[in-house]
Amino acid sequence: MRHISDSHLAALPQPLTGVVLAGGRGSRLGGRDKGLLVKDGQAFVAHIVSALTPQVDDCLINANRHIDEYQHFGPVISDELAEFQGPLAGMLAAMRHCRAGWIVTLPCDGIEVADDYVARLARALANSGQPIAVAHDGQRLQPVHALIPCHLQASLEAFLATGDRKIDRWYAAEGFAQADFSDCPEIFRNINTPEQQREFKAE
Ligand SMILES: Nc1nc2c(ncn2[C@@H]2O[C@H](COP(=O)(O)OP(=O)(O)OP(=O)(O)O)[C@@H](O)[C@H]2O)c(=O)[nH]1
Ligand SMILES: [Mg+2]
Repeated sequence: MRHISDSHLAALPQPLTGVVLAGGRGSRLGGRDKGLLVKDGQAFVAHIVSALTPQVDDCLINANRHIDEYQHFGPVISDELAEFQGPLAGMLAAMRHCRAGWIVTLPCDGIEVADDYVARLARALANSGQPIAVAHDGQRLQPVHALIPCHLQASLEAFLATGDRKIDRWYAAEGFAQADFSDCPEIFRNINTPEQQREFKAE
């Protein structure tokens, strides 16, 4: 349950489900299930769920492997599209699960979550006239960090039915607001390669 003052709450999309996208192949990391990497004695997914929980109404984990392990950290949903078709497949599974309201997404391969992660995305969305908000680190868009209304489920299904899997193209087709995180680009640090895993001292 989120612990944000009532005045703040009014501006936030409701109901809001946090979604940890942990459905990837981890192919650059030898197939490791990256949400289960460990830092400071805790799985990445545990770090993320604890930081996200105060900012949302509930939290889901989107995973395609090691479901039993992920279930220790919260309810798990899997992609309905087979064979790791990318993060949009996870977003669609979450939108279908929630049906109404909003989802806010995070990847599973970093552990930093800004305290005002959701608030910033919501602020960017407010009065933008756009349906989606996506984080921007000052240099580039961070497309797996997004706030998305579930009523776009049909649009996403239609997009995926064309065979396209490119997340930026779906956002561009719908229109999106950029949320500015240029003062804290380090929160987007994520582990993709063995070298990054060593630098990050993750097991
Ligand atoms: N649900 C779901 N999430 C995915 C899928 N592919 C990637 N993701 C997630 O999207 C985020 C960014 O993906 P990457 O950093 O490229 O992770 P990855 O695809 O597991 O890694 P590589 O195979 O090395 O590219 C991570 O949180 C992944 O878990 C997928 O097919 N389904
Ligand atoms: Mg990554």
